[in-house]
Amino acid sequence: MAILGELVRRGVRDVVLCPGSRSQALALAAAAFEQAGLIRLRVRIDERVAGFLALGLAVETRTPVLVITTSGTAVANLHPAVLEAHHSGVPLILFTADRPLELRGIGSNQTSEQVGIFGPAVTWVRDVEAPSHTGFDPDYPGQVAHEAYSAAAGHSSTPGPVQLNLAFREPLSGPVGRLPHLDEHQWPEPTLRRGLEVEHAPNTVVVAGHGAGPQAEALARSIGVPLIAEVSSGSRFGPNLVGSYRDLLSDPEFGGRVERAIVFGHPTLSREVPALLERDGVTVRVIRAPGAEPYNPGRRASSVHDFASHDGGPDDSLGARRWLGTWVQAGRERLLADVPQSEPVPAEERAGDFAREQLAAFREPITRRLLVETVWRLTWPHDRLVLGASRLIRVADAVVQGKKIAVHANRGLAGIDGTISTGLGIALASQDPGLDPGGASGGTLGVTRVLLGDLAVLHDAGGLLFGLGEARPRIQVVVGNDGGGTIFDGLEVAATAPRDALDRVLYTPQSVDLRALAAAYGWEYRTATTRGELDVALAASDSPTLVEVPLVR
Ligand SMILES: Cc1ncc(C[n+]2csc(CCOP(=O)(O)OP(=O)(O)O)c2C)c(N)n1
Ligand SMILES: [Mg+2]
Repeated sequence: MAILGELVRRGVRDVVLCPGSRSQALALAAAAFEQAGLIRLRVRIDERVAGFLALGLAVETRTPVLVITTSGTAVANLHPAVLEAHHSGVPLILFTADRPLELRGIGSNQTSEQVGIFGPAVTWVRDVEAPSHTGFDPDYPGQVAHEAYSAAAGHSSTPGPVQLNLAFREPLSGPVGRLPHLDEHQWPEPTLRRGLEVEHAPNTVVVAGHGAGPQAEALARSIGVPLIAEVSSGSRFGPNLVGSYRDLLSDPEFGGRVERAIVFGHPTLSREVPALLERDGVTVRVIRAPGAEPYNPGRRASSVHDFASHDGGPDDSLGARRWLGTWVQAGRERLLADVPQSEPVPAEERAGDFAREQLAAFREPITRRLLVETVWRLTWPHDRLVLGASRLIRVADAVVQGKKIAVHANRGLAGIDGTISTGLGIALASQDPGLDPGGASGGTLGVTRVLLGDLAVLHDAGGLLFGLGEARPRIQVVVGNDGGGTIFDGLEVAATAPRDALDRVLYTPQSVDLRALAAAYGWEYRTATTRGELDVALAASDSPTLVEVPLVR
């Protein structure tokens, strides 16, 4: 009770819990906190799902989220989400229940080495012995919870996951005590951060990778330089944004002339960005995003900072204006030139009227490009878009225009795991009316769309399961179903390897009935094969919906 109370006092509002005997005291305490309206509790059976759900909640709320599990393999199931959180700087607090010291190392049931299990992926670990009658300091639980919170929130380094391994001795729980008194505390400010004062310099570009946030766009505009922004950077908008950036970066007239790059976040979606940053003659300044390692390809960054600022306006010399103008103009032209011409309309339809043309457009088959452009077009600032680590995020990165919307992707390690769970966490947190009386503290009216491939869906099928009686957010899981992992068709080896071997071990064909899968978990199901059907399928619904879009391999 004291440990949970301290976390709530510090600002933790979201708790994800998985059932287990060793953790029963924590679970029952969490239930009491939920009953009192102090936390939002989500209960999941699968700890891997719970970890990613917590990750999504923390991404959206930017506040540490608590995960409670029992001992043994339960703890190990948190590892994928812990790694992603570590690499993308997302604050998680893990309470892992354990046996007391005297029962460890002697083959006790469900007992393993839990301290250190996450290795360097957690920045802070404590092993808290079970309370005993002798020598128990009543202030200790609160103190250790306070430390856990500060470490997760990144008060002295970067935010990320932390682990509190809590030993419990029989009896594993008793009657739940009274809720602790939750007075307000003042906490110290985060540590000083190191900034970069940006001066004008010729042939500069700003690069925004995942997690850059809007400051990359703001800096590019304030110094007046081209902005290269990945689709989940949080900076893909504004007048300085460059379309078709991969194309331009490999063009000697554009990428070849860059002399300075100011990099925000964690670029992962192209080969051209790291190639640029590793090239001789390019000065690289890195503004680190939350996460374990600053992005530094070729270790060529001349400096690493926490933020960047610029005094004064954009460089208005003729050279600088021309530099910016040609990038933006060329990017726009190349993006439009890439738009595929629609299918030739048969002569008898061409002779027809406007209504027939409309009908032909309505019946247009769905390509990957049409799918990502449609989802992008339908997403508004009150919505959330989550992109899985499938082919579709790369298509989106290549084709969508600038728009100020909230886009998330697990790019810390770019796993295809946990995508649905992460999306559900984001949906729940973004739509939650809040714990305040009247529930007026937040909560958008929007919908969360998770756009991903079929293998990514199957990897996290268990994420479709809700705790009974829990809130179900407005969420659409939009699956581009090409029957396996077609991202691998783009590998160089695909040109030479035997097709059946490639299929067997990389493409990994599947023919799961997604309609039945949706039904099994109580999700609504829709499917779309034409442009018209897609618009209908993506219309908002109040129930969680799985939208299947068959795609040609
Ligand atoms: C946890 C995890 N395992 C394996 C991979 C390697 N991987 C990357 S993409 C991919 C296949 C994705 O298939 P799908 O989701 O259907 O998307 P598609 O490429 O077909 O669009 C795999 C297995 C990964 N990124 N993460
Ligand atoms: Mg696929």
